Parts: sequence; structure tokens; C-alpha cells
Amino acid sequence: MAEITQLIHQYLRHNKKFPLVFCPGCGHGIVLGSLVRSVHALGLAKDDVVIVAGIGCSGRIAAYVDFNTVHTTHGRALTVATGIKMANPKLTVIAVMGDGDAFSIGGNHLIHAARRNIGVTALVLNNFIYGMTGGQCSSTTPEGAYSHTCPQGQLESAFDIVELTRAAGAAGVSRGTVYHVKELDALMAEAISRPGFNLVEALTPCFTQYGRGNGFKSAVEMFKWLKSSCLPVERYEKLEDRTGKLPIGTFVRRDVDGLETRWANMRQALAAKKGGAA
Ligand SMILES: Cc1ncc(C[n+]2csc(CCOP(=O)(O)OP(=O)(O)O)c2C)c(N)n1
Ligand code: SF4
Repeated sequence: MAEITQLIHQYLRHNKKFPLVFCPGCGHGIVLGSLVRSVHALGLAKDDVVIVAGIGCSGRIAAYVDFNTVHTTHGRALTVATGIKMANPKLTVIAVMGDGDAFSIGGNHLIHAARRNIGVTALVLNNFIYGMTGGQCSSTTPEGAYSHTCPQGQLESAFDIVELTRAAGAAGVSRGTVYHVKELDALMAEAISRPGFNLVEALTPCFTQYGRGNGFKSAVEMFKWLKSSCLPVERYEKLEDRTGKLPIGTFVRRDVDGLETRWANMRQALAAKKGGAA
């Protein structure tokens, strides 16, 4: 308890109104906790951390944490994060985005950030829906699921965030859930530590906009669903019948230099050729 109080005072902004703006039962606050605990576990100085958020309920996380924070526009968090990392590679840059933010309007930026392997951590809060704007479908809404823009059931298939980011070339890709909190803390710390572009997908319930339209009776039921359907990737791969199951853990670990490092190396090599300083 004493440690939790210490983290609250150390990492949350004192002038913000609490409780958080999120609906009761929303998982986003748990992701906020994971973010703070992983930064703390890594011993990073607050001034060396930059949180870049998009717009959405998920983006509100930036308002509460006492790091350097930028609240950007919907879908563009990664473009701003890329600029910050290129300008000052010593900073730890973490982009906090919803699934709509990162994979719908911002999907193009996401695949190119992964391809370039810019040294940014992308924390994607996947609640399968646009929460803030009233429950429109996103590119991760499962086929057949209901939303206000697909009241007869989603006809399109959903992106698998892990597979898409893996294919785009990211250095690290993982998936966790707000039910499996300790594991989520560890996934985030690992992602923040690895050079190159690292993505953590955090599955997080939105009962208000997604759950109640899709057969869940309460937010608690959604947490129980995460508990019963998600299992470590090593165990998932041994299953004969994977119906209704989702793997969690780290899926990709690649040893690459971030774009900012390759850029600095290139400048140094050019300067050496010319006989001057980089
Ligand atoms: C350019 C632009 N388009 C649309 C919007 C409206 N808008 C704000 S948040 C949002 C969706 C949020 O969903 P998601 O990113 O999944 O985050 P969540 O609220 O679910 O955490 C949309 C469409 C906007 N603010 N700016
Ligand atoms: S609308 Fe959904 S995502 Fe937004 S705060 Fe409420 S439960 Fe969370």
C-alpha cells in the first residue's frame, strides 16, 4: 500500500481531478497503472520520458501522468513521437493510442513506424471500438460484433494487431490484458527497453460502448472473459482447438538499431569521410 501511495505521488499530476475521467469498469486506468509501474521499474527519470497521446478515452492518460506529455490529434501520435525521437534520441518516447487511433485513422503511420523501426514504444489500448465518440466500429471490431455503425453485425474482418505489426517489421510485438496486470507490466518494461519500434497491445474492456451491445452483462463479465479466453502464447500454440482463445505474451523480439541510431551512424560516417564533426 505504501508503495502504491508513493507511486501515485511520484508519477501522477497533483493538480488533476480524481477519480479518473473513465467510466466505472473501464480498463484504461489499469493500463495507466502499468505504464507508471513499468517506467518506475526501469528506473527512468521522469524528465527523460515523453508520453505522446492521440485523441480518444485512451489519449486522456497523458493528462494524468507527470512526464513530458503531448496530446496530439487523432491518429497522429506516432508522427509527433517520431519527430521527438529523431530530434532527441536520448528520450524514452511512448505513444499511447486507442485501436481507432493507432490502426484505423493512424494505421498508415503505424505500419511505417514499424517498418522504419523508429525507437518508440507504441502502447495500443484495444477495446475493439471507438469509445470516446459513442461506439462506432473500428478496424479491430471483431467480425459479427455489434456497434452503433454496424447494428446488424460487423461485416468486415478485424485486424490482428500482433500479426500486422509483426509483418510490418517491428523490433518487438506483444499482447497483454488488463486482467493479467503483472504480465502487462513486464511486457511494457520489456518493450520500453528494446531498441527499435516496439508495440504492446493491451486488451481493455469498454463495457459502456462495446460490452453492453455484445452480450456482456457487466464490466466484471468482460474481465472474466479476458481471464478465460487469453492464455500465454506458449500454451496457446500447443492447443488443438484454439476456438475462442487468444494468445498473450511476446511474439516478436528482433535485434535491430532504431532509425535514430542508424541516422546518427550515417551522419558520423559522412563526417568522418569529410574529415569534420557530425
Ligand atoms: C481527425 C479526427 N477525426 C475524428 C475525430 C473524432 N474522434 C475522436 S476520438 C475518436 C475515436 C476514439 O477511439 P479509439 O482511438 O479507439 O480510442 P478510445 O476512445 O476507444 O480509447 C474519434 C473518431 C477526431 N477527434 N479527429
Ligand atoms: S467509453 Fe469505454 S473506453 Fe471510454 S472511458 Fe468509458 S468504458 Fe472507457
